[in-house]
Amino acid sequence: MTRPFFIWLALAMLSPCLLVADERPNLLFVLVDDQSPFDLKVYNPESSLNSPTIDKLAAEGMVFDGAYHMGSFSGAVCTPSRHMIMTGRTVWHLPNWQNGKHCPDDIEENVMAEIFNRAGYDTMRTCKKGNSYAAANSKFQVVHDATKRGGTAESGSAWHGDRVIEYLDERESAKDEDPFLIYFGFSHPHDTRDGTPELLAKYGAINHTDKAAFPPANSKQPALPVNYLGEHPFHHGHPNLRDEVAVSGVWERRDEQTIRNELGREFACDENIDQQMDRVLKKLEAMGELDNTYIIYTADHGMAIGRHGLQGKQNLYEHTWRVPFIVKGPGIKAGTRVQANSYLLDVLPTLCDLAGVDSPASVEGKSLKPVLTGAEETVRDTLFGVYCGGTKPGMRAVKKGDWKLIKYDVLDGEVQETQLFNLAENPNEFIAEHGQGSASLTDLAENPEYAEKLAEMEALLLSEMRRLDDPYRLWNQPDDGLEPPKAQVKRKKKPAKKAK
Ligand SMILES: [Ca+2]
Ligand SMILES: [Ca+2]
Repeated sequence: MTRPFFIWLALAMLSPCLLVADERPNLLFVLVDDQSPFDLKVYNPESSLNSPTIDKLAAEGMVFDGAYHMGSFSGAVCTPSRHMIMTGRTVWHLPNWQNGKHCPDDIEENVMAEIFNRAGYDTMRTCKKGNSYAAANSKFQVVHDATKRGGTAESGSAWHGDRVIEYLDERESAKDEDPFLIYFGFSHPHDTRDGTPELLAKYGAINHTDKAAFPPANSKQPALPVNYLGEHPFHHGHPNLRDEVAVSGVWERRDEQTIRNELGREFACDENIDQQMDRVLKKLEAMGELDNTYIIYTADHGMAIGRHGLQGKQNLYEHTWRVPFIVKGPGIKAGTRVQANSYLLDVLPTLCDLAGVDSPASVEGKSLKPVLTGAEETVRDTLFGVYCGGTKPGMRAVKKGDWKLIKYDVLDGEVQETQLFNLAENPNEFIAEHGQGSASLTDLAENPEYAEKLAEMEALLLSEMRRLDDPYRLWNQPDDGLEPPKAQVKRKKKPAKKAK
């Protein structure tokens, strides 16, 4: 028992019976690396991905249709995303933006694991290493971090599954009844997407490594995404971006064979993750813990893989700005869907609220509990997104109701583009190059009929940029007297003194 005696005493005094077990819920937070919601049948009924565990989780829980990550000031979108998850803070208020210019100095005392350690939870984590928030990750009481992107049990997703099963086995043997927070992270489906031989065969894919050849076509491969393009109509603004030019098996190619093979690899990795979740949920059921456990399934951000002619995570189309988000647990009505308008930075205050733990003042996200209990449909009206990892100021997006604006101001003014979508009519964000031949199934920014809506969305974007301390302004915005931020410099560790 690690719980201090006085907490037991307080609980006992508050309880009608003198002996009281800790009935607070367990928390299982599942975070996959780089997954578009549209991989999953839950979000895309046309998908050929077999994911029975996620389907069942959705059928027994609540699916979020409007879950987003707020974006990134780095090509490694994972990194700000994971800082937002751990701190509940908005993108420009993170500890890793400009050395924490807008972040409390003691933030490491108020990161996810630290909060739950203080509250008497047992905390455990397994996940990938790198492009993350090491100081927050290390606060879990048990940490098994390793990057596992191989095609075997030892080198792939099963390794993360094994660590959780092992942890639960130990709890069972020790008869440990403290509530737990398990951060069940994966290293996949992030590239390199080396699937297991069985799952690759199922999706007709190979772990393609020969740049001199194309992967073979195979009818078992997933179909091209509905909004696939052979190329994006203008430059995304981040020259030599690894994800767009150097991912093994894809490189700069966007041809059908390459993209379908890569989607096959992605699905092989997705299904493996589904299998690992199944093992863990079955174990919780066998332990009698499942009914008192909240499960959140999500990804650190979405992913393009051929959609709009893009390959990576550095854009603000829905396939990449949105994340899958499914929650199951006590009091959540089975088989429900909700818009929510949530961010990943809402995860921390939500976990706190579900566990009855106070959120620290540093948290800027909102608890999703009102949505999960069915009391509310959304937690906010407006959503803001940024990609600022390449040339500045980069991309910005804002969404309200059915309407979404994306702006691109990159390559020293060479690209200044605006897109306006009505997502109710055009959920796939078709643009002219998709040739849908319909007035509504395209980008509406140039259509004079929507000039008023465009102006309204432009004003909304500016107000969000001001509200959230965005340090940049776009070509058609007032400069607000801002000085362009200096390049991000990592604080260097002092070199170790040489031994004499
Ligand atoms: Ca990622
Ligand atoms: Ca314990």
